Amino acid sequence: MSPDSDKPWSRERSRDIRDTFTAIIAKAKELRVDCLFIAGDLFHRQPLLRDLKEVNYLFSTIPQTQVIIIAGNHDRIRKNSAVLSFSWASNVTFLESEDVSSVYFEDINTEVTGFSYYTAEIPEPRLDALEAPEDGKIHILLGHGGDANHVPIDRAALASSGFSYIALGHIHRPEILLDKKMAYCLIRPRPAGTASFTARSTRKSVR
Ligand SMILES: [Mn+2]
Repeated sequence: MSPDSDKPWSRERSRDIRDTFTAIIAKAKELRVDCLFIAGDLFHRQPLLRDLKEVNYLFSTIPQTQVIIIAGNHDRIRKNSAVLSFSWASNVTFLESEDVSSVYFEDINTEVTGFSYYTAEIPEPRLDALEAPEDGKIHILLGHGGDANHVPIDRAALASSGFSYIALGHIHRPEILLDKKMAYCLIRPRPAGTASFTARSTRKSVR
């Protein structure tokens, strides 16, 4: 992780982000949250094996929390990406398909849906058309984008898509788009401290 790598504060900022991420993991543990959603661009460039090992170690310290990850435009998946052959901790699911895929957790009756980036840009509004079936499960959508070149979104379409919660990444400004339903979140050093994660219900809501 080397944010603002051409700037004199890069090292300090890198440490701050790492510390904030570690604090988020600690908070997830303290609150025993069911899920930690990472809505793309956890890394701002192609993660190396050691980057994956570092975050995977942190995830392994919260085994009671399901961690679900998608790749964004910055950490998009390439043919030689280390992530394609990486063995994650048992509580981590990387939705690494370019197509929409889902993972279901029976114990919390929750299905999480999303897709990963393989290209720098995706101009198609791929999230708008998704709908959660009415099958008694809690459906959560993980999405990355929201500008013209990165999966533009129609808030109204998403709001009526039937998902219990939509966790969005990419726009670097935390925003609740729909109360307890749809949000852009962002990991950044305190005091902003809002992160790409939330619990599945208001009962254990963290952001
Ligand atoms: Mn992005």
